[in-house]
Amino acid sequence: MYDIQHNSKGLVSHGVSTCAGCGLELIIRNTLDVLGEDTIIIIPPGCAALFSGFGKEASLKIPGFQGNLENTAACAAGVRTALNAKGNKETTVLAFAGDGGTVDIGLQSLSGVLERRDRILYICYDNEAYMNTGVQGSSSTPYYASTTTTPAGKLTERKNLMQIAIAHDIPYAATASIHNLNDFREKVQKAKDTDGPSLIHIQTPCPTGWKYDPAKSVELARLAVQTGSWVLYEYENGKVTINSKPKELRPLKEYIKIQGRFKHLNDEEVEELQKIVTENYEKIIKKLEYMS
Ligand SMILES: Cc1ncc(C[n+]2csc(CCOP(=O)(O)OP(=O)(O)O)c2C)c(N)n1
Ligand code: SF4
Ligand SMILES: [Mg+2]
Repeated sequence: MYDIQHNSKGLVSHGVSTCAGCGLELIIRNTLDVLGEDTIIIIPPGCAALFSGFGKEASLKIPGFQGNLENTAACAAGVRTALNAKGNKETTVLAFAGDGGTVDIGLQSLSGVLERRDRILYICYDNEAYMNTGVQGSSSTPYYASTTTTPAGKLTERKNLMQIAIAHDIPYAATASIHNLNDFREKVQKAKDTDGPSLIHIQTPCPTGWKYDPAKSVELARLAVQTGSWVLYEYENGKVTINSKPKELRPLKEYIKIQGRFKHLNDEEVEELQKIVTENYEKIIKKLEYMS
């Protein structure tokens, strides 16, 4: 078992300004611990920009810059190309973007990288809305979740980023969760070692946007997997491995009742949502089993 307190490389300074209990902070600390200091990071606007810093101060001890919301992958590809021209194949180029900057605004730029086979590692930390600008709904916001742009609950289903990446047939893509950081770290290592583009899509509990007790981030991430709301799997050179398949799904209620973003739902709507989540889960598992 990895002990971050005693083994951390310390590439993220203390005292960063994320909210208490922020899942994103755990993710960036663990990511850089695996990748090490020979990494260049590209961060778009969003909560991750809290790490690229204010003015002359940054909280990461690696080089990097903040691009635009729409071009993280293209910026990373540019850095990779420059490194390649200098004969540097070793440095990891990390694109680290939120869901809005990935599945909405930056999708064309990401698709270009996946098509060209640029060797970058792309991590989408998915807190399921545009959090940094006040919790607007993104195309990764789950069905019925309340955001400031969908106050009565979102009425469309989320885009499936993994399946979009897989459609480009890249060498490595994986989903991950903060409730299993060892699994996440192994995936980051595999992605780093991949000769070509790699993508990790990690669900990122956000106490501010999801409206829950900040002590419950890891518990919520676990419940997301146990209720079938988030599926852990990898796509490696054309083959799928399902990393966690609960024998029996826990009732969705256990996951949504501790989040304020679902508290507007009446019993009938909770039942409807349960049906949607179960159907989606069964559909994706069937598809993944076919691909494994
Ligand atoms: C083209 C463009 N549109 C809008 C914005 C304003 N903006 C800055 S950060 C942000 C939220 C990004 O959301 P996401 O990528 O999900 O990251 P999060 O804030 O949730 O971490 C927005 C909309 C921008 N910077 N650029
Ligand atoms: S709004 Fe959410 S993702 Fe952003 S810093 Fe706060 S807890 Fe983290
Ligand atoms: Mg977001």
